[in-house]
Amino acid sequence: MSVASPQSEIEQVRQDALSEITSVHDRGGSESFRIRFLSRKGRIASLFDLLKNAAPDERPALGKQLNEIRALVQSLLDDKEASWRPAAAPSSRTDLTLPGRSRWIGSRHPLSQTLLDIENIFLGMGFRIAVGPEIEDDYHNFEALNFPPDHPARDMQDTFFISGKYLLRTHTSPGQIRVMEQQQPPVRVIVPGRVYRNEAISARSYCLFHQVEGLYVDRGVTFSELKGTVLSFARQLFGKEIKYRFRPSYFPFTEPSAEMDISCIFCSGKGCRVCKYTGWLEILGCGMVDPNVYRFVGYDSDRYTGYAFGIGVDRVAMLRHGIDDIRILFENDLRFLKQF
Ligand code: 2NL
Repeated sequence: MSVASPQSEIEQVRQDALSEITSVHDRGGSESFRIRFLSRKGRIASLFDLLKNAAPDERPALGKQLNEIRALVQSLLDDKEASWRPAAAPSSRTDLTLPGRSRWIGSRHPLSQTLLDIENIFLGMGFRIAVGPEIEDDYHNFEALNFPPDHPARDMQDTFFISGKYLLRTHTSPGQIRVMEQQQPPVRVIVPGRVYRNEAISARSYCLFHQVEGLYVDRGVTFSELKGTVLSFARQLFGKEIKYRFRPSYFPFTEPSAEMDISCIFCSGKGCRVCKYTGWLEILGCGMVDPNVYRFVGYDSDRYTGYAFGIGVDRVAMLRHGIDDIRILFENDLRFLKQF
């Protein structure tokens, strides 16, 4: 047991702590400093033994000094450890050092782009846009379009029946029937939209696709006007340099009927995989509206004539973008959609 005075013992511990803390440089050093000075058997604890031998009237002052030296040594250690910690995180949760993230700019689906382009071409030629319901009745989808019940022409368009007379429309023509029910000629409309068919699904056909159908009925409308209009459309969409041809065809609702081909936009008509080595691409069906259709909508077929056409939007979009499987248009795969 030391014989020195309590004051000098406290002073000695103070000096030693101040000097030894300067050689603490890591966790190990700070731990051994803590054990030497602040543990239960450390030098501060030994100093507290002085209280037992102190005269009762000296104890309060001595106790105060001991508490001070203990607080001092503890703060030396705390300050040393704090100096190793990284600077406190900023109070905001935003890390301003992260690289910027640019806004994700979306784009139109290739079908929507093509649909808008087709619509704008016909708007420019004086057509207006009408829409009809996707759930139709048998009358508007078939009967008024000159498909009699049980007529074999119905086999061309197998559909999804909902219940009784309701079904998913197989073309947008019923939308045009509804326009004609509402107004007398002249009518000049296109009806864009989604249509459905019960087909075996493959790269070439899917259970849903898109159409733009057009209709023009007035006094004295001729087949040559039909040809001029769809040719102007094809040139605006595919380029002035295309060649074209009309082939006779059959639809229940037009007579005569035709299909329009353009020279292949990939090989200029020389023959390639896309045009199946024919040099031609079929782009629409058309014809003069069958007078039977006018009977259903209450038009006078002696007074009026008209033409109609139907364009497959999906097929046009696939041609424009070189897409060889229609199903990819409906899968919403971002790896595909991000290319547009
Ligand atoms: C095709 C063929 C066509 C029509 C649609 C039509 C509508 C009425 C009256 C007469 Cl209300 N015709 N539409 C006419 C000919 C062809 O579509 O291949 N579409 C993809």
